[in-house]
Amino acid sequence: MSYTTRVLEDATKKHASEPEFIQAMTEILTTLKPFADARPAYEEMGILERLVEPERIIIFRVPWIDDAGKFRVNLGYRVQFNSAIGPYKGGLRFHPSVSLSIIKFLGFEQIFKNSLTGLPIGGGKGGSDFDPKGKSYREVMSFCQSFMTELYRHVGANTDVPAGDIGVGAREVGFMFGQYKRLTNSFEGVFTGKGLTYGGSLARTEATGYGLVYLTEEMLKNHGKTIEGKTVIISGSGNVAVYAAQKTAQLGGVVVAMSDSNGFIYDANGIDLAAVKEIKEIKRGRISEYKNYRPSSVYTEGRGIWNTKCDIAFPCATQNELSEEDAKALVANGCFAVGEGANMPSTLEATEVFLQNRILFAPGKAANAGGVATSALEMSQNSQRLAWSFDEVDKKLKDIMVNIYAGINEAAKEAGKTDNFVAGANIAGFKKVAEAMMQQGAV
Ligand code: NDP
Ligand code: 2IT
Repeated sequence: MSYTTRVLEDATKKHASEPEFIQAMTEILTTLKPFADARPAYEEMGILERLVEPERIIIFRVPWIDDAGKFRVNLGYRVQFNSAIGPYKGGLRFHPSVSLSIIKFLGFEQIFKNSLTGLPIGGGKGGSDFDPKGKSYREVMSFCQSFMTELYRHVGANTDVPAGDIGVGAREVGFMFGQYKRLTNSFEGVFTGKGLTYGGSLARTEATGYGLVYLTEEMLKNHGKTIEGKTVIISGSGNVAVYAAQKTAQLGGVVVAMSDSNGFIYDANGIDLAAVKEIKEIKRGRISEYKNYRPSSVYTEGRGIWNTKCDIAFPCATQNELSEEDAKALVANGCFAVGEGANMPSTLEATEVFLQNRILFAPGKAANAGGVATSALEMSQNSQRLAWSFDEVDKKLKDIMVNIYAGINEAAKEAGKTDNFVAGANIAGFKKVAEAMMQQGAV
C-alpha cells in the first residue's frame, strides 16, 4: 500500500466519528497521492502523519446567562492545526451545527489555503455551537465575553490570530477583542476583521467576496472568457455572498439568485443588493423579505437554488451545500464556471461531476483565500502601526488572487492535470508547508 493511502486509511479509522474532517482529508490526500508518493523524504520524515494531526486542540465550556436569567452552556473550540509557516490563523464560527469534525475540517483546509496566499500564516480554526440567531445584543456580548475568558490564554498576536466566519462578524469580533484587551492589559493585533476605529483594515469586510471574483475573473480570462454579461447565481447572503455579488455587478455580471438557510430568491432583473444588505445586515432578517422590496421577484422555500439556469455559480453559504444532483443540474443548464466562496461547499461527488465535465472549477481553498490574505495584511498594518488606504489593500488583494491562480495553474500543469485546480491548489499549498516542516525537524 502506498504511503499516502496508508496515512489516509489510518487517519480515517482513527477519526471515524468525524465525517467532514474525513471528507477534507480524502480530497486532499487523494489528489496529493502521486506527488507525495514520488518523494520518499516525506515518508521518512512522517510529514503526512504529522499534517493530519492538529498540533493542539482546545475544547472548553462556555457558561453564560440569558436575558431571562437562565444559565446556558455551550462548547467552545480552537484547533491549532499547523504553525510551520506562521502563527495559527483562521476564523471562529458560531453556528448550532459546529462540532469537532467541522472545526477540524476547516482548520485542515486553512493550512493549505493560508500557504497559497504566499503570506506567513499557519492554519487554525475555532468556534462554538452557540446560535447567535434571535439572541439579543446583551446575550451575544455575554456569550462572547465568556468565550474569550477561556480562549484569551491560548491566543496572541504572535501565537494564534482568530477572525470571523459564519455567525461571527464585526460585532462579535469587537466584543471578543475588547474582552481580550481587558484580560491581558495588552492592545495588540490578536484578531483580524476588527472595526476600523481600533486597528481593522479597510477592505477586509469586502475581501473574501471580492477575492473570489478576482480569482474567477483571472481563471476565465485565461480561458478567453469574462464575467461581463454573464448570468450568475450566489448561494448565501452573508458576508462572502454579499461582496461577491457586489464585485460581480461591478464587473458587469448579472446576479439573478441568492439564498439563506430557509430558501432562495430569483430576480430576473438582477438582485437589488442594497435591499439584501438592509434585510441581512441591518434587520438580521430572512431573505424571503426581499419580495417586499421587489414584488416581481420569486421566493422559493428550500435549497433548490442550483436548479436556476446560469453561466457561473458561486456557492457562498456552507459545507456540502452542493450535491452531485445539484452539480449535474448546473452542468445540464449550461453553467461553465464554479467558484467556491464557502469552505468545501461541493461534496466529493459534486466536485467529480465538475471535473469530468471540464467545468472551470476554482476550489474554496484558493478561491476564498482573499479573506485570510487580507487578514494577514491587517496583521502587517497592526505591526507597523499604520493603516493603508482602501485602494492600496484592494490592489494587494487583487495581486494576491492573480498570483494564487498562477500558482495553482502551474502546479496542475506540472502534475499533468491541466485545468484541474483541485489538484493544483492542494499540491501548491502542500509543498511550502511540507518544506517548512522538514526544515524544522521533528516538531
Ligand atoms: P455569514 O454568517 O456572514 O453568512 C452565512 C450565510 O450562509 C448566510 O446567508 C446563512 O444563512 C447561510 N448558511 C449558513 N449555514 C447554512 C446552512 N447550514 N444551510 C444553508 N445556508 C446556510 O458567513 P460568511 O459569509 O462569513 O461565510 C460563508 C462561507 O464562507 C462559510 O463557508 C465560511 O467558512 C466561508 N468563508 C468565509 C470567510 C470570511 O472572511 N468571512 C473567508 C473564507 C471562507 P442564514 O442567515 O439563514 O443562517
Ligand atoms: O475560512 C476563512 O478563511 C475565514 N473564515 C477567514 C479567516 C481569517 O483569519 O481571516
